[in-house]
Amino acid sequence: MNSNTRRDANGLTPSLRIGELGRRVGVRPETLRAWERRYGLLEPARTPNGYRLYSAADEARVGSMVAWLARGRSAAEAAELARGRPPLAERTERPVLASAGERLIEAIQAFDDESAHRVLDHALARFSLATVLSEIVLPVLAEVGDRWMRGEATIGQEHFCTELLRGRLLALARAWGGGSGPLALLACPPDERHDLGLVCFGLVLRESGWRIAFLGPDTPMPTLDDAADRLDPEAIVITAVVPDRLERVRRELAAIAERHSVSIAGAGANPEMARSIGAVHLVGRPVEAARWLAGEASPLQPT
Ligand code: B12
Repeated sequence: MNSNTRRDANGLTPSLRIGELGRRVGVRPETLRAWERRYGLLEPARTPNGYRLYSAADEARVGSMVAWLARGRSAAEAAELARGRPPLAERTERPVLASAGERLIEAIQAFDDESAHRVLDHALARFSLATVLSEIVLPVLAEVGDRWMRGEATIGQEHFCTELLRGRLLALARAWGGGSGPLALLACPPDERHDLGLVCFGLVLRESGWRIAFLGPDTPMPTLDDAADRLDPEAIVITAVVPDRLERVRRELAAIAERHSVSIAGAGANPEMARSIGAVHLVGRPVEAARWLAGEASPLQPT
């Protein structure tokens, strides 16, 4: 990180250019600029040569703004709600969360799984699972990926981080298919191995009483089709980092969407693609999107 860039509330680095932020949240850069200017929704850091860089906190506010707009609020109201100050408990706990994230990164950089699990143990004992996911696990994943891109972390450290967190999350997911709540069928399309966002999404849905059937990364379309018909889930959620991996199965997804409620999400999904498939575009971060789906199951209409 250069000295002129400001750290976000998690102590992690703002690193997104406006185009990338727009792609992630499915909002055009011109609209994002207008929201920044009119409502102060975004709080970018500046590089020395004047480029704006956005953080995970900016992304979360935009996700929240989009969700409030979808509920019929005016833009000004939606911005106010999205910028709402967090409750007192959350404000006072924020430094604790930030330091847990930093200690987790230190442990990962040192390949020290015992310390990493200790940080997670303490965090899970003190905070809700949703808070640990959105304030520690997801920012740490993004930060370790960014460090790798900047040459500050090795591929080994990045893989160590991924495997440690994936193992821990799937342990928390044990028996998440049990119970009697609505069922979500979760999968990544062929060739897509980035499933951690989807796992976090499933964990939060599970907390709201949903049952989860998880097919995981790289799922062949006939497999998804078959599972969808056998299970008849309330929602099918497919995520990808790269649009091409969803593009290639657009037709198969559209066929499934004729019989079931399909949502697409992740950086590879966009509203146009969702429309052409007859799917919902789930915007925002996994935790907020899961809460949205759990709380608002009825407005699941194609976008
Ligand atoms: C972990 C990781 C891996 C792991 C994945 C393990 C796993 N089981 O998931 C492994 C090591 C396997 C991997 C492999 C590769 N990776 Co990788 N990986 C990452 C890393 C570090 C973190 C990704 C992650 O899980 N983030 C956590 C998620 C939740 O955050 P996110 O992806 O930013 O998603 C945001 C939104 O899209 C949304 N979201 C995401 N998922 C979901 C789900 C739902 C339901 C909802 C609503 C929202 C949502 O929420 C997030 C915001 O909070 C990123 C770096 C980074 N900075 O993101 C690279 C990254 C995603 N990988 C990348 C690449 C290039 C690869 C490889 C091609 C590398 C290689 N040469 O082998 C392979 C491709 C594998 C494949 N075929 O899919 C690129 C993708 C660039 C691109 N757009 O094409 C990235 C961005 C790194 C980079 N900067 O170059 N990777």
